[in-house]
Amino acid sequence: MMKEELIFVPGPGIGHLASGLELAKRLLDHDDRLSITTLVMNMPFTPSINSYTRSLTASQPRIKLVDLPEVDPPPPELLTKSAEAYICDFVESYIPHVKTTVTDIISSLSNSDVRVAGFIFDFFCVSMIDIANEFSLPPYIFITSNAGFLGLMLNLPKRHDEISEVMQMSDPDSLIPGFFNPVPARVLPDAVFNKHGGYAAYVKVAQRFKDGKGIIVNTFAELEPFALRSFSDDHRIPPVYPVGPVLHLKGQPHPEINQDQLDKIMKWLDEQPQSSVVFLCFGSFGSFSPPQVKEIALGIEQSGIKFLWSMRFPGSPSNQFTNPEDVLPEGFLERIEGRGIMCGWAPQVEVLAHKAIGGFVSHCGWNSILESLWYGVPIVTFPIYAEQQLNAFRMVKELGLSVELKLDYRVGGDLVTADEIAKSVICVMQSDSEVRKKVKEMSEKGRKAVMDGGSSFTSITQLIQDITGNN
Ligand code: UPG
Repeated sequence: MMKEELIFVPGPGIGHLASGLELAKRLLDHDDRLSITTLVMNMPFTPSINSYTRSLTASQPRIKLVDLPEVDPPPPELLTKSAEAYICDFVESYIPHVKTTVTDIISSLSNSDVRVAGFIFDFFCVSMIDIANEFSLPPYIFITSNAGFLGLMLNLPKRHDEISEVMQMSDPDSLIPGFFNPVPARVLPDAVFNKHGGYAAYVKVAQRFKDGKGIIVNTFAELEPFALRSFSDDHRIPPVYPVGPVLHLKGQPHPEINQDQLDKIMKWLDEQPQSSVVFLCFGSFGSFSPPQVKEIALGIEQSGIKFLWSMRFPGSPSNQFTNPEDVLPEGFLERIEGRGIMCGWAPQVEVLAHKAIGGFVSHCGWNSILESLWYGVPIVTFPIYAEQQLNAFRMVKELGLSVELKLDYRVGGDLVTADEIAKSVICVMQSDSEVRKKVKEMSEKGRKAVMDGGSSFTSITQLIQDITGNN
């Protein structure tokens, strides 16, 4: 029997890479005829990712990692203007290398019992769809975020055709397919307001979505039924495959974690009563200004709740927790002794899985949201950048699955005060709240979705059939 090879191009950054590789593993677990070649781009500011990628895939021999040759990165000034424009430029500069690599793969497989069946591109890599077309192979797009974000992107080209200008915070609420409520401009991603390449990059990416043969989304039918139904009712949208939650749950030591720190955290959690600790963690790049760090510190102190706080500083490339005393309120560390601990990079999945954790103050990165739903831990929303404000809006206003702290905080915006933080932390830790009940129910639905016969399991089966043409 013919074996099928997929070529997968994950996006840069851990939030994209880890969930992309997990998707690859999920596809392989589903069908033993499949193998996947993953083409890896190495971003200049994520040097430790490479070894992490290897550790994530070591247990799956049918995933082959191919390092693409290095390219000259875009000028660093572009990163300060727009992260999205930087990433898109960076990805585009890889196109010639991807073409050559794919030509080599295809010719090495000629006269074998393996054929390349198709491509999966992270949504930041849709500029590579033309490569798939040149080889007459179907391109699929992987959305590492949710169906709400997909709705925004599907709507963007239409809006751009009507009003070809960046959006403004003062714009009226917009009707976006896949949302029940009109969406306030203040919760839209930074990129859509960015005149320095961010808006243009998003539009360019969004314009290619219709060229995918299918769109794979890290969500599940029970979580976003309304959005998924609205897409399947629209024949202009390629088929959408909700395959999530696709999560990396088996703790793989991250290069940023020091073993002593990890042991210390887990030992401390073991000593705490059930659901008594709030966890604060803000993703791979989430950091705050010193005045905001102070407010957070005063807020958790005021709440009286035990806590584990993963904290980083702006401009600290290794994301390491370096010198807390410079920014924390005076005497804070002494006062919280026994009540709370702080760390740099946290073993987030292990922490969320721990029985001592009762709530999670999160930046609302989609992987963090799915992880907390998986373990039934309710979130307090503290979005910072990317599409996190939209995720916060979705979780609070549309799905009732999170406690609102802020929906529209962004870097450089008004400070979130200690009082507001204390209130929302106390609220999320209530043992009998409606939000906690709903989160527990959704947790069970998410776990069922990926089990044999569940909605996402069925969707993956369909996806593989569609890619390989074996209906
Ligand atoms: N993580 C840790 N320890 C930490 C911080 C993060 O283990 O101290 C893990 C976390 O468990 C998760 C991942 O890192 O698996 C972070 O992913 P996510 O929550 O999605 O945040 P980002 O890394 O910020 O993700 C980017 C975007 C986000 C988007 C996501 C998926 O910032 O807005 O939803 O990509 O597209």
